[in-house]
Amino acid sequence: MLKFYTYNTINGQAIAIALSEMGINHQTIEVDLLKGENRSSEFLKLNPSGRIPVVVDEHGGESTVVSQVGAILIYLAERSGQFIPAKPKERAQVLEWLFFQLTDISVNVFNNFYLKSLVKPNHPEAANVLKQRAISFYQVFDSQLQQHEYVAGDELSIADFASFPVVRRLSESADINSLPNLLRWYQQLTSRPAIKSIYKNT
Ligand SMILES: N[C@@H](CCC(=O)N[C@@H](CS)C(=O)NCC(=O)O)C(=O)O
Repeated sequence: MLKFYTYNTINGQAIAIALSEMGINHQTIEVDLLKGENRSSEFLKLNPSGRIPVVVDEHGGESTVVSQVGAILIYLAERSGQFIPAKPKERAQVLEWLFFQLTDISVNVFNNFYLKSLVKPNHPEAANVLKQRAISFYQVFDSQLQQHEYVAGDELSIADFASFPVVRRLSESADINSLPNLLRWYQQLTSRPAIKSIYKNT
């Protein structure tokens, strides 16, 4: 059984979507970040940086512990043989879009939240610069999605799973209304049963 340590954040949601889409049987263990459960000695043994998400996969007599959204998504895709192509060229495309999302966009969206809400005093102007940078990268996604059904091409992939929770967050404040192809993709994914099941209580 795979154990999924998470909290309801965009990084946690990306893995929840992947597990749901891949149909991987798992146990979800909430790590309450507000109560500091991610700083317990037990959790720090799994991820010394004290952050969710983490998966612990027990099979074949050994434990595989993985943190970092990108690493977990690749691990799960390889484990299930889904949502990552086998051919090097198509695979490289998926990894390119996956890391574009994670390193250029997710980081800016998180740092926007950090500067706007978590640090005292807040830095709203700097926060906004980072958000605008993330949105400007989504213009590149928008052009890609004008030509392709999904983020990395014509097949649904782990790049879509990493992107969906971030676009969902930005869509709440009308920040992506000028990106029609990204909106089309977002609405299309929203109607998928596996994704609906992740957000059913929100
Ligand atoms: N680069 C990391 C980011 C993980 C991350 O920022 N996790 C946040 C929640 S979304 C967290 O656990 N924060 C708690 C903390 O930093 O104390 C990844 O890809 O997993």
